[in-house]
Amino acid sequence: TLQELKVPFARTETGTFFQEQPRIGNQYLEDAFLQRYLKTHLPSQVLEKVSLDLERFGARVTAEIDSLGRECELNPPALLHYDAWGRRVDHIVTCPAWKRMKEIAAEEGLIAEAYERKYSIWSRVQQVSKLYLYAPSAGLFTCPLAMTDGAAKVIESLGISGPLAKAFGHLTSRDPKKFWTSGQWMTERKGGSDVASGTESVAREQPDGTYCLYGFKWFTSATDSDMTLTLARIMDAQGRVEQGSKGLSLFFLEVRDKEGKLNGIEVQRLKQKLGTRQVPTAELLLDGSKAHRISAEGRGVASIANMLTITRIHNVISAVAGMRRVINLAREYASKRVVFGKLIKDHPLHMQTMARLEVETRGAFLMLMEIARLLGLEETKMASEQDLHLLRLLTPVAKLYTGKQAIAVISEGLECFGGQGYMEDTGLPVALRDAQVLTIWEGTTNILSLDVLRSLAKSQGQVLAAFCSGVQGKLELASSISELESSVQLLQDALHRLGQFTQRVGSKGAVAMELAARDFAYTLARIYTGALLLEHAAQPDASSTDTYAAQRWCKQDLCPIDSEEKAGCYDDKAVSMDTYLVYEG
Ligand code: UCC
Ligand code: FAD
Repeated sequence: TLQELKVPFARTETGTFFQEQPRIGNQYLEDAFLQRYLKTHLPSQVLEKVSLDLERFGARVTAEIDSLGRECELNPPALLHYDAWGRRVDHIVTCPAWKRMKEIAAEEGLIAEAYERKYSIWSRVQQVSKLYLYAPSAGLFTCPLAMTDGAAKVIESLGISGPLAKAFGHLTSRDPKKFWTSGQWMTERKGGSDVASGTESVAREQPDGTYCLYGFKWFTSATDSDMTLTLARIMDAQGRVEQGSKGLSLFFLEVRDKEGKLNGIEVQRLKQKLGTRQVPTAELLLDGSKAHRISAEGRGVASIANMLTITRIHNVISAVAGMRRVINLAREYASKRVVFGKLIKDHPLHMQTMARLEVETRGAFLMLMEIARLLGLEETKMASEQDLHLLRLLTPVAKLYTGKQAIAVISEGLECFGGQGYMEDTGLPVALRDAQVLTIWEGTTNILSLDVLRSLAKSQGQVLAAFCSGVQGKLELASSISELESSVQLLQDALHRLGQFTQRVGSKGAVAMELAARDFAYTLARIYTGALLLEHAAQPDASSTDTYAAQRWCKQDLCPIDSEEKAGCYDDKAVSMDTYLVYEG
């Protein structure tokens, strides 16, 4: 019979070949570039402790956190409006894995570490390294953590006192029973970018000095959080409010009261999202939510800016970590999958494809670490004026640039698995769905490009000067190394053209600069990243791959603003022609 002959395709037999799946190992031990970065920068005593912790945590990510993250993806949150007896409860039901993620975040001190400052100026680099290992396995618990970190930062900057002292204690706790997460409710139906005109929520002062908030928050992520920061306009006794940015104040509120009842909040519905499905994102009606005003009246936007900075940095962490993870999985797969008679890794064109992804990821990683380093300096009061200017400038630059890189790299990364990269049950496609949001929330690419201009406009040239001298400083070592000389030259040339552009554009007016905003931000990203790669390649411990990566980065168009200007993209007539082109017909 067929069975006796062991014919492979019979009855339930589906053949004899099954592809071995790609697996992740300890992501710290598998990341030579991260290890080299830490070795180069951290003082030896700090390095010893940090690398031991990262190795331990890397093992926990693989053994425990990764499968919890997958469970969060497979069991998305649901909204229960009514209990069995018809009472309106608006309960957001999350899965056990999501709750466990919260406990792990506290146990690991994923927020606490940044505020304990055990490693002084290096505390942020340490925290960011840990979050970088964690993010792609975290089932998007990184989202509430980002906002929690942002809220803690706002509170620290405003002063840890009054009701905020209790909140700060919870946000930075290592005790899972005490640990709180925070939301960030800024977006309303009329505007998520244009918060100044979009915010309709109002605040009525109460006799005890607290406020009751009324309004509709259109996007609120991680709505199962314990507290939030939000914006509203104070309404006077005659029912008048001040419009625009100057009318907005910042409020803190606890989401539930001591009995666990919602604080004047109705959860209208949960959003149906392309990705980030692990996280509940809700539309909320605020109907008399009891809140504390925590900024001066009318200083809402300026006071929440610290939260924006921190959450944007977390966005960069997720972008870079997502790129690293897909590459690590793809290179594992390439050493297991045989096609056309050899492993995929032995096909030069496939290696070229992956090498390009690797260069992007290394560059983005160094940008992330540079920002973490600058933030660490700022938070320990060790930052120079130049460091502070760079932190302000590079945060939106890195957020907008790495968000785009992540989508491109992860998309190409999925292709490295062929058809399997498109199959939901491999757990791979979620990376792309989740990456797509990185360029939208926390400010779209255009809004962040305009924020780059805002940071320059406020400083009378000092921010740009800090950028140029920051780049020059990083090139010093590299310029004395012959293999890096021509790359340094390319970078110097791009920096020179950027300088010429900024002089020319002054005479062209505001519209030209607005049209140039995105290319300008890209130019800053490419030049600064190039300088970081060259600085890294010039270190005594650098490997030949560091030199190669820096050389490759510098061969791309480092100054897109120059080429686009030559193409007439910022001319007056471009405004009408762009519109005509888009709307013709
Ligand atoms: O999307 C959200 C949460 C998603 C879930 C969490 C993800 C976590 C990360 C991922 C990990 C997985 S929350 C919503 C986020 N929304 C935004 O990002 C808003 C986007 N729009 C903007 O950023 C706009 O540029 C606005 C709203 C900031 C513009 O507001 P205004 O009022 O028109 O701006 P002004 O008038 O220029 O600025 C008001 C003040 C000024 O200070 P003063 O008054 O002292 O001159 C500005 O300098 O705010 C200051 N300011 C800033 N300061 C404005 N932006 C900044 C900034 N980025 N840094 C410092
Ligand atoms: P719009 O502002 O309407 O933008 C539409 C388009 O216009 C964009 O391409 C934008 O770049 C462009 N545009 C706008 N202004 C300009 C300009 N001046 N120049 C050039 N181009 C411009 N918000 C919260 O407050 N809290 C949350 O927890 C939260 N969670 C979210 C979760 C998810 C999954 C998503 C997708 C969004 C979330 N948001 C949250 C909202 C998010 O921050 C906003 O969607 C985002 O800031 C964009 O605002 P908008 O949707 O109003 O778009």
